[in-house]
Amino acid sequence: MTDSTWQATACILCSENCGLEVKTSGRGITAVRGDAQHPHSQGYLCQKAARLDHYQSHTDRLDSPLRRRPDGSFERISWDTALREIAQKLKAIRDAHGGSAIAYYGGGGQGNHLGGVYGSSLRAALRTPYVYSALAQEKTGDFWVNGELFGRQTCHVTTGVADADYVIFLGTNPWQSHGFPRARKVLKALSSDPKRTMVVIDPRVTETAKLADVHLRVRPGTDAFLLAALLGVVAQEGLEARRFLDERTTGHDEVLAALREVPVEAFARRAGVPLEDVQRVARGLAAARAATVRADLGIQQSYHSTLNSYLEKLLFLVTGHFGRRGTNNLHTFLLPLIGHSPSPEESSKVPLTPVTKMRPIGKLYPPNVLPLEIDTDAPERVRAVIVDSANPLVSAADTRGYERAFERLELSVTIDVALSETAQRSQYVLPAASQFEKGEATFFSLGFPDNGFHFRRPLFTPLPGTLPEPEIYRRLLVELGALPDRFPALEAAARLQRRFPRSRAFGLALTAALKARPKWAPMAAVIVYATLGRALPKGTESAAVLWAASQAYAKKHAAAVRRAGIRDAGAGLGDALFERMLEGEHGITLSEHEQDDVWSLLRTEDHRIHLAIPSMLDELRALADEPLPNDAEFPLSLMAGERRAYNANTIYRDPAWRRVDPDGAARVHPDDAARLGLRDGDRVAVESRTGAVEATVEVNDGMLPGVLSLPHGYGLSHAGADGVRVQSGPRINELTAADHCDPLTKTPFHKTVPVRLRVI
Ligand SMILES: Nc1nc2c(c(=O)[nH]1)N[C@H]1C(S)=C(S)[C@@H](COP(=O)(O)OP(=O)(O)OC[C@H]3O[C@@H](n4cnc5c(=O)[nH]c(N)nc54)[C@H](O)[C@@H]3O)O[C@H]1N2
Ligand SMILES: Nc1nc2c(c(=O)[nH]1)N[C@H]1C(S)=C(S)[C@@H](COP(=O)(O)OP(=O)(O)OC[C@H]3O[C@@H](n4cnc5c(=O)[nH]c(N)nc54)[C@H](O)[C@@H]3O)O[C@H]1N2
Ligand code: SF4
Ligand SMILES: [Mo]
Repeated sequence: MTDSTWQATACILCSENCGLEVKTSGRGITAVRGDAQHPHSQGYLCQKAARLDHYQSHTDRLDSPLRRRPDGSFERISWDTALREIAQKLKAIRDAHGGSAIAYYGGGGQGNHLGGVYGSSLRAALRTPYVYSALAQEKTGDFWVNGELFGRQTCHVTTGVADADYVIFLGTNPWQSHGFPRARKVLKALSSDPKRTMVVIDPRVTETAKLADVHLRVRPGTDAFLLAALLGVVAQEGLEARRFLDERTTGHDEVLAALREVPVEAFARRAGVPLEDVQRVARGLAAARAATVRADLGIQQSYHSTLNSYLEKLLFLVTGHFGRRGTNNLHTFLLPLIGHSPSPEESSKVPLTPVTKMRPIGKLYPPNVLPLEIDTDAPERVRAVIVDSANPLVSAADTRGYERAFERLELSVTIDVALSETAQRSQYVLPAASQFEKGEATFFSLGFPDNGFHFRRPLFTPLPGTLPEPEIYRRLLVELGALPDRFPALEAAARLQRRFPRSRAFGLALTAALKARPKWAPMAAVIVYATLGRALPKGTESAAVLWAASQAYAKKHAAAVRRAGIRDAGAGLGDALFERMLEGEHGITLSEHEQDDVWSLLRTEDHRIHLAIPSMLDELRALADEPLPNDAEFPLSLMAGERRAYNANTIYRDPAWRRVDPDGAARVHPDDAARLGLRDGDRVAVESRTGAVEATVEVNDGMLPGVLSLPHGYGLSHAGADGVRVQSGPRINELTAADHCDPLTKTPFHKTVPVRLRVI
């Protein structure tokens, strides 16, 4: 059945979630274009979105719950059997060993965060706080620094790329990875404007670097030295923003004193960047009208990860580029992706992981420690793992370690749309409806002063045999005996409220129900889904939790919500916001803040930014004595996980989606290639201390000598029409080690993996 009308949805491949319009035929997506009515992407899209049918329709789509047999093969079982058996096993493990024996991994990828909210109800019933997430192998250093500077780890920083006159891209290649709205258009405008300056700090000559006014080709893993040198020039030449520092910060004297001690010349040399370039950027940044720094994995997944995040923030704070248009800012969250985990001084009640005693950051636990929590004889070990919307057996460090750990689990359950590598090694696989077969949204609504949100209506009914995650979690809670199947009084109140919004019947009934049964409160998300959800238009049931989020957001940011044109029609501003979300098929502007609101988002008690972080200043001072890395056995440095034109995490499984780079080539500098006698297309083994992968060589003069790059998101095995599984490209986490990581956050140093090449 072909539908020739354009329907609104969004792209699910990166955190930009560009608004799209698509045409469908049967269960497939046949045409894709950018949605000009989308308030933030405004018609923009990149080449990856055109291929979305490779996500929606492929041979690895699941359409039945699966149970693994002892020989590793799967049998199809009914939903009732699957959920009953899983609930029985979870209950037995929880009752015998406590909730700490159960871990949850994921809860949402690049396009789907609604399911994860309902997952929190299941975790409450299982009494486990242990959420492992991809974010805790990239951004927890950033979150931790935010907590120290701004008072809470939820104080997340935005960038002002589109409005800045001086932009520093630090360890990021937005031409490929995006990371802000309409990235390529904004980059081109920035690059072609002689009055604006674009600086790229990246060892490679990336597509973004080619557009830059200044490219600092930092040696991999030495950003801490380079950033310290930049800040050293600012402090030593007296270029700091005195007034801003006096008015808005504490601890600046201590920070400036430490920066005055930085041996700028030696650090610039260590980073491989000419001193004049360091001085030029430091002076340009300080003199700019409005500057912004946008950083990503290049500094977060390499040496001194947490210190890098601190120095990155000092760069814009010491120069006063914060809290104005075109600079870095804080923003509001409709629903925060993360929480705040207090420090040991603030609270002794934070749950550490049972075996390695890892502290959460942002309420998240790092994937790097999970195998150690499982693969041990310690009685307190993790015995059950539930994975939702993640593929850690490909994406987490140390693939083999994960595989071994999964074999030891008493229970492993993966909820996915596809038979992912993680699903292939799980005891139970639960098939989810795809992101175009259910109401979905992400909480990547991170804008300031304007913030957007997009609830996407389904394009299709769920593929037969699949269920949306909220329904999976609800049924599991019923099987666990934690919640009843039906809530007659609340369901009636929800229907009443939908007919008579001003009655506020649902809110009142819910408050009364939770008061009568306080045990239900932590499972409120699923209760709202099971009651209000049933009263919502078909296909939008999963939006139920947005009703609660809207109430809280509208209460907290009433003026900003009203400024976005949302009017209280008598039912309350929160209800009006919720209705706008349900109706706003092209996405909505949720709030419009005034610039000065940023100061009220600071969460320190004195409403100042606390610039001095003692442990970070110690690490900064210790840099001068750090020995040079020297690994004779593995002399090359591998960037394990570059974003390219044709990778999109592990969301597309069928390699046929790629137009170029089918093998995910190993990029090698011409000198290294010449030394080893390598040419384009030759096959090599890339070997690390942990493992080896094979790859096809691409001689690339954008690399630095001694540095290699392999792409992220390759190495998936996909069954062709004949059912035979073929792996395409290197599975790079076979090379990475769990202990090659930041000591505080356990963020892996994926961008600096010591390797060697062997010709095969
Ligand atoms: N096409 C595509 N886009 C994506 C994704 C995808 O899979 N494909 N994934 C999305 C996700 S989940 C994320 S987190 C983002 C990540 O987005 P980015 O962080 O921008 O992507 P990467 O290519 O991993 O790394 C960025 C740059 O860091 C550089 N780099 C490597 N080592 C160092 C170093 O030591 N110092 C510095 N300064 N730079 C270094 C690399 O050369 C690379 O150009 O991308 C998102 N967008
Ligand atoms: N070496 C190295 N490793 C890396 C990186 C790197 O640069 N280098 N990058 C890291 C980064 S930044 C990230 S973010 C991670 C990403 O890695 P993961 O967090 O594992 O996420 P994805 O690869 O996006 O996997 C998403 C899974 O969700 C499934 N899925 C899609 N839609 C749905 C749905 O609606 N419901 C459910 N239940 N499942 C769905 C997909 O089929 C897929 O199996 O990888 C990390 N791993
Ligand atoms: S920028 Fe990201 S969200 Fe937008 S079309 Fe490309 S992959 Fe999709
Ligand atoms: Mo990521």
